Amino acid sequence: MMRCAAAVGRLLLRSGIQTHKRTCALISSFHGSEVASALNLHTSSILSQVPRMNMAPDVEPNGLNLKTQIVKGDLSSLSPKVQRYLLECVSVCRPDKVYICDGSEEENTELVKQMVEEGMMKKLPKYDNCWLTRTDPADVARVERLTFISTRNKKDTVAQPKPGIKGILGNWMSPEEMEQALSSRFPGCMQGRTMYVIPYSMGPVGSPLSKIGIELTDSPYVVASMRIMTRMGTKILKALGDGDFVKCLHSVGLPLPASRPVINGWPCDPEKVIIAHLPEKNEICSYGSGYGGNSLLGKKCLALRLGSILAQREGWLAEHMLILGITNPEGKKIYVTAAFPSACGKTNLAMLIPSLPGYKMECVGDDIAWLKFDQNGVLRAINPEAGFFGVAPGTSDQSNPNAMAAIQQNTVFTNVAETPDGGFWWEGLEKDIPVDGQELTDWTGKPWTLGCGRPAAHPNSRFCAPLEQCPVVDPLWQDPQGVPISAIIFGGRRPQGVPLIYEAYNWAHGVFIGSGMRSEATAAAEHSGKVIMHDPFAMRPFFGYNFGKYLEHWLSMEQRPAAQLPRIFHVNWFRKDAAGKFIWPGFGENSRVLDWIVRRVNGEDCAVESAAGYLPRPGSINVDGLGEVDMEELFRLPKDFWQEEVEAIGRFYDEQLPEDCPAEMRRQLDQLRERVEKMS
Ligand code: OXD
Ligand code: MN
Repeated sequence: MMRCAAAVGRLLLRSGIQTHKRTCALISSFHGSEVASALNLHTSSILSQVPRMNMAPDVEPNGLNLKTQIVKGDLSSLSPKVQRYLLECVSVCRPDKVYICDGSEEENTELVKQMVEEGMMKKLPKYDNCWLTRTDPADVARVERLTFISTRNKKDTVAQPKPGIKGILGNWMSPEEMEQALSSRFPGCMQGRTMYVIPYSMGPVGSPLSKIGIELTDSPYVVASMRIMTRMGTKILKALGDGDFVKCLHSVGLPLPASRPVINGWPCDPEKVIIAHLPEKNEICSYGSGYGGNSLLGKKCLALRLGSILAQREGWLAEHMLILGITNPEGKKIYVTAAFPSACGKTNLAMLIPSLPGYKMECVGDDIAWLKFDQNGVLRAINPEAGFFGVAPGTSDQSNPNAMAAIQQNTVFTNVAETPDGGFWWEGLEKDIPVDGQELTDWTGKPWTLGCGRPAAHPNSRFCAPLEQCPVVDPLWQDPQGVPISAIIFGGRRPQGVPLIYEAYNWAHGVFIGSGMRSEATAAAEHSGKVIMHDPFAMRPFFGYNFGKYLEHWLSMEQRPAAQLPRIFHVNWFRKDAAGKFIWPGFGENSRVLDWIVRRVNGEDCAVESAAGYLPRPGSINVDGLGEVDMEELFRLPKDFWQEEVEAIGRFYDEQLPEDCPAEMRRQLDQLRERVEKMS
């Protein structure tokens, strides 16, 4: 009955009988016979394989662990399933202490105080309850090359690329290799540290669309960040009851005494980073990095990678999309989602202040959307997150005044610079917070002055702020039913050839446009340079399963009875002129493009056909008061560029999906090729 499925359970084999036995005793001493006997069943299957001589001297004859203490919370507040998972992880990781988080303000204050004392965090006295963390400079971004999904069948996870070509749509690892990789990292990894137990919900507590995770971590920074980014604490345990949850184990990978120097009070083990997803066990194990998506396991790991697998299984969509409410001057409101690759302005668009009079925009989310058709065929979306983990550089009163307002209190900043008066600073704030002639402290802790030739903030530095602090938070952002979606927008950084906006001819064409998305690389992950990378659906680093199957899943939405399919659009704010300058001013002016989308959703006949898709009929984008913008150039479709685009998408399918590309995608590509060939 109770055979524990956790991957860490198997690690017990390698960590030895003693740790497991001692934790059994620890837990059973707190709980009655039911848990103990369940554990015994589990233990015996392991006992039979572990040599007896592994007994350790620090275990008393009755099996009681002399070290692990529960310093906060009560084990009996955890369901038997959660206790069992905790037991397995304590057995393997061997923390000195266990701390069960309740999510309260007092708890946060206590943890922040502790981090300040330990040199991991410092107060930014210019604001209320704002904190600065500097990481080890070797731990600053998501590490895509060390992010793996492990399934028995490789093709479930990744499409087989063409021989000689490296797959770019996810990394697979066999269960055997994964067990080896985890076994060489997790045993004993929390020695001398505290293991925090974080119960959290992705999505409003109790929503039929939400999912619950339990993250066990040895990083108090992760606890403070998860408290902002998710709903977390005791209320989640109540909502969970004895239900199933996603198991999430995270360690910075530096047991004490530390075997390597700790830089900036930020423990990590960059050489041994692994971000492991085990969909068959509903489990995530992350080791070696404390940063962002590597360690806040509800975000990319649960809400996108495992989320997309659950979505395929259960008939919904887990996407890398913002959710925005738009009310037009007539007072009619619609909601749209938009998928842009990391660091391409999703946060800015999600809380945009429209330059067009009479419009109102409200924010439901800036990074992730879970979408599901309801019984009436309406596509509904929730934001599984409760905070913003936004890229700081470039955020300013010009680009995003609402984000600036949202981060004035209760915010954790990571790898930004500090002004002499205890405020934050980063590239892009030159006008709002002038710092000429002042000496700042840069993201590495060194003195910094404007013009010194180094960036003050790391390009992937972040603010982590509660969503409800956004001045334009949508009134329905916590609605358990989600908000109805009328349009889906794809986009990327395309300096050449791609128009400001075009609309798909139909759903399948929209899926094709998503599949062919490309964008310039950004600092959100380890890639460098301005190469144009394929980033289909802005999901390249986040697919949980075979991209060919993902495309089939998207295409299948059309077959859903009574589905009211949203219109699909593609936008590009980043087209440059011959001198390398952006043609479109962007930011608040993007409301002009959203206005066109709203009018299309409302059935207005303001489009003309083109090779790419429907383009705005000349003059149909409202440019009143816009000033000089070369609209003709913004919408020009150079034939040679589009011929190359067709070739690039075709090559991408041939190389990455030689066996798994749905026939419909190839049909769409042929149709695009034909349309392009007819261009003059
Ligand atoms: C993010 C990302 O942090 O996409 O949202 O990298
Ligand atoms: Mn993102």
